[in-house]
Amino acid sequence: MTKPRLYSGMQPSADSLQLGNYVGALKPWKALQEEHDAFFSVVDLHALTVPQDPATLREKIRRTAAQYIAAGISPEKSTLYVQSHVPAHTELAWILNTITGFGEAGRMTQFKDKSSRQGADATSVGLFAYPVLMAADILLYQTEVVPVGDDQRQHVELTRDLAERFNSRFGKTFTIPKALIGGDDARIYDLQNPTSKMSKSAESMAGVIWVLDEPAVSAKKIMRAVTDDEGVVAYDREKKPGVSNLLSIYSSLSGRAIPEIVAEYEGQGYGSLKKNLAELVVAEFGPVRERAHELMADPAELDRLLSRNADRANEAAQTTLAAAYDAVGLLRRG
Ligand code: ATP
Ligand code: LTN
Repeated sequence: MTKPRLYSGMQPSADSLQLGNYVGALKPWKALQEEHDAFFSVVDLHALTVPQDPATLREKIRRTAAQYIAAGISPEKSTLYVQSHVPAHTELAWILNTITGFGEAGRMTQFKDKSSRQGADATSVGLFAYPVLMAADILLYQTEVVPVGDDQRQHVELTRDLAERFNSRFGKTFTIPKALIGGDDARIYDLQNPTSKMSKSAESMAGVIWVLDEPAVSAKKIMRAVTDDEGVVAYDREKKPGVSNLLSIYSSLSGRAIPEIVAEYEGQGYGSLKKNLAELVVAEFGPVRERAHELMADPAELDRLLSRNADRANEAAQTTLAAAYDAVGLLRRG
């Protein structure tokens, strides 16, 4: 029996991935790759929609790929590649741009947020078209399942709308994908600002745990995490965002349920919860960090591996791109 096709990706927008990427994406991807025919990309073209430093971008792309592998994404079981290595992404994105409404793209909340923060002049057409490129990523592989965080739900909805519109105008070409959204418990918040999500591009790094940080640095950040002065370990997102966040991280790394953890720390202050959580993080990221550094120490081998995977992706993508070109009436090259 063939396994259902799965697609997801992450932007190479920092030197290291952060704890939220690990818990909300890499960990679930690792499990999902067993039962799916999975494609995971480093979406470098998406990263270009906000200014990137050319001198460091290349390295970030490699580092992101290395962290995928180090966290357990298998480049044999799954197809792990760099988006810009498969030209069909931008080619299909163009076709999809022609069937996307201007108003429809303008309603994407991520675009509205980012563009209002940057101002109209600093906002590129690329940022506006970001979700259309994402739709191309997904549709090129006849994807059935798209595991993403809640913030990407609207983009997957747009992808479904575009696929249905294309199929009804030009004949059945694309599989209609479904989002697989990580629950609220998979969302990790900034340790210093526990009502905003932990993010690679946070303004301050004090509340972000990096996968590649030195263990002592991660431990210190956890010990300094913002809590409250109640001194009672309990889960309440509204009233105790800091402690609740620590409990969710604890739960997702240990695989234990939150009430069980709360019961264990009953009557103790926050100190021992933090200390044990720091140990959990260090134990989880230690081997990932080590493996990522080994992979990054041999960039030529990493590049070869990515190139082999890009060949696989290219083959699958070409079939769909050719069908889409045919469907809209382009002339095949003789
Ligand atoms: P950026 O700050 O560059 O936008 P990011 O760290 O917010 O980056 P993305 O690259 O946009 O992360 O997201 C990659 C994946 O990681 C997505 O599936 C997203 O849902 C997940 N993710 C990101 N941050 C968190 C978080 N704090 N908690 C849970 N999942 C997260
Ligand atoms: N926008 C996504 C990254 C992304 C993606 C995709 C996710 C680009 N293309 C295709 C799933 C499928 C994000 O998480 N920031």
